[in-house]
Formats: sequence, structure tokens, C-alpha cells
Amino acid sequence: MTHALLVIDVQNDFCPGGALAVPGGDEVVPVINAMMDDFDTVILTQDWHPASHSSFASSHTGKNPFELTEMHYGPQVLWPEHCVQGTEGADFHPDLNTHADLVIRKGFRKGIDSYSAFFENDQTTPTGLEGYLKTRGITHLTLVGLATDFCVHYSAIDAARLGFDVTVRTEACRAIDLDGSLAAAEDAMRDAGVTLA
Ligand code: VGL
Ligand code: ZN
Repeated sequence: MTHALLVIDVQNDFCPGGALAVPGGDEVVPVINAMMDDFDTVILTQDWHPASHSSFASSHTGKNPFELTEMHYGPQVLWPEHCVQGTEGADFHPDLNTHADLVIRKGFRKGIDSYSAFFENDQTTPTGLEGYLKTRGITHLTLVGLATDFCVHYSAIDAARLGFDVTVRTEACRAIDLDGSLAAAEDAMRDAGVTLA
């Protein structure tokens, strides 16, 4: 068995002081760094939006952050501007160990968001990560990072659906928790066969 650690979006904008700060987001950094040696490979994801991305409330007149809107691919939460390509907010947390085999960027198409590391929010456009993992013989994935109820959640469910053995280490994750989204995400992950440890 080959086991990869998939570190989701540990970026400045998701940490305290950032544009879309996840409470306690920076607390996961030392926990994740300490886990890295236990895996055959480490892969980092990076939320990477162009300016005026369609997931930003500021791109929609009359809309505020954290409101829902309808996109051509379905419902979409609108966010504060965050993780804009090339900005400090999009950089990894400065203390995160970034000696990873692969950094995969997502959310770089202006008209579509991508929570999952595997598929954009239309649930059909692939990022290429599945092929990378499968051609390297990786069968087991452990997910950590930010945010538990969005990017970790969608990545974990897609990974399980694609046939990987998936564990989410919740002590190395933190949530945004909008209107019960954390509890809903945990239920959905368990239903998909993801182990929450
Ligand atoms: C995320 C909201 C918007 C995440 C990314 O990493 O969970 N959440 N973009
Ligand atoms: Zn984003």
C-alpha cells in the first residue's frame, strides 16, 4: 500500500488575520508538519483564484459574503475575496513545511469554483489529481487542512468515490461552520465511507 498525506489549503487567507479566516486555522500547522514523515508522499493543495473570481461576493452586484447564489453548475456560497493568485493571502502559511512532491492548484478558472482537489464544483471537470495518484500507485489518502466543511469535505468524498481508502484527521483540520455546515459535512463524509479519526 502507498499512503499519501493530502494537505488542503493551509494558506494565509484561511488563517487568523486572513481574508477568509477559519477560526484556529493556524493551529493545524505544527500538527501537520509533525505528521509528514509518516507518509510515502506529501501533496499540498492551493486555492488559487484570479481577481474577480465568480465565487467572490464582490463579483455579483447586491450580494454579500456568505450568501448563496445560483451558478450554471448549481448553488454556490459567495465568499470574501481570498487566495488571489500571486498575493500574500494565497501563499502557504509561512511555518508550513512545503517540501511536498506536488502542489496542486484549484479554483483558477474565473467562472467556476473548486472546493474539491479532484473535481471543480460542476463535479465533472477534473483537476488531474486522480491520474497523478493512481499512476503513482497511491491507494490510501489521509486528508488534513482547511476548511473541514468545504475543501476537506468535498475532496474526501470525491476521493472515496474514486476508490481510495480515505481518512480525515480532524485534529489537523478546522472548520468555517456556516449554518451547521460542519455537522452536515461530517455526516456526508461518514456516509461516503470516509474514516474520521
Ligand atoms: C475554501 C471556501 C472558498 C476551503 C476555499 O479551502 O475550504 N473555502 N475557497
Ligand atoms: Zn476559494
